[in-house]
Amino acid sequence: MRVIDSHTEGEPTRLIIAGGPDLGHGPLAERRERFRRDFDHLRSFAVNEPRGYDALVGGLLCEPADPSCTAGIIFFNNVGMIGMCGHGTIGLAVTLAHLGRIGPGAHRVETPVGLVSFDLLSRNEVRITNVESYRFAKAAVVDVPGIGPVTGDIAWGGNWFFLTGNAPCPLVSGSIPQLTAHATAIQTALDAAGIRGADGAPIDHIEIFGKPGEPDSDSRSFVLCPGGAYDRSPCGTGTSAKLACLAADGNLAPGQRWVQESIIGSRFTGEFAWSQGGRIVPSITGRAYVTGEATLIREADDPFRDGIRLVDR
Ligand code: PYC
Repeated sequence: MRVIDSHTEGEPTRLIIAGGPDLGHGPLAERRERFRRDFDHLRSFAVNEPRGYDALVGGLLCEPADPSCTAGIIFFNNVGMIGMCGHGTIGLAVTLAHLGRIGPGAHRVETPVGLVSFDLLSRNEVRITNVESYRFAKAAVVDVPGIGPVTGDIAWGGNWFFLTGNAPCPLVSGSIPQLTAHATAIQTALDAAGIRGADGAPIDHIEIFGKPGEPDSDSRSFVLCPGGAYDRSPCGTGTSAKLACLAADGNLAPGQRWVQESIIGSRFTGEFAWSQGGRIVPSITGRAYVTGEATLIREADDPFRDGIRLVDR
């Protein structure tokens, strides 16, 4: 399997450019289902130890069904498939440019949750336009064992998010273990209480907001991803969900910039436009850098040929 690794504002992406599963043709959502059902061992092979690590997000480069698109992509992580991935799309853009497959300008991309686009602004800087995003519930309260009631909004930004300002500690890198435990407890409590997104979708990303570290940023966040890793970037889909909540509250105007810091201090700049249906169309700008090119090897008698799968995690 040929892969190209990159990081977007610190968050890693591994793009499979050859040797991935053959998922056939048709809508990306159906191909993702096939990937999940028949080839989960290759997901685990590509991103889990000993070839990867928990924070690594994978992307399977696919032929788009829509010929106006530059690419199709299915994102996944250490435990399964994810919907859209903002940092991953920025990584995809920079990787395709690194391969000489695209030049500067606008490009459309198919994902299982809809069409997105990106503008390659320079070798490393990319602006993505994400799927329509919206707030699903305002001020939902979940009773978290050992913590008490936690209030937050539920929003869609290409994945489902619970967004809360109730931080248990300052949002600094030294607090990552505490923030991880706190966010995991919220996620478990949401699940146990049956608090979900639209159509009963599990809320599998938790965002905790606090004060920014830099005077020219608007906010800092800690984002817990499904599988227990935290996002080193400010999370593109998470920032989209945040923009949807700010827009719904009238706290950000269309075209107004919002600078979101991650827990490691890296930044995305976001803005939005209203869609015709009253949702938002978010744009997120960030930087990605290629970090490696590799061939991953799967030997038949390797006991960990499919990665280390912690099924009881
Ligand atoms: O940037 O959207 C994102 C993302 C999702 C999971 C990790 N990063």
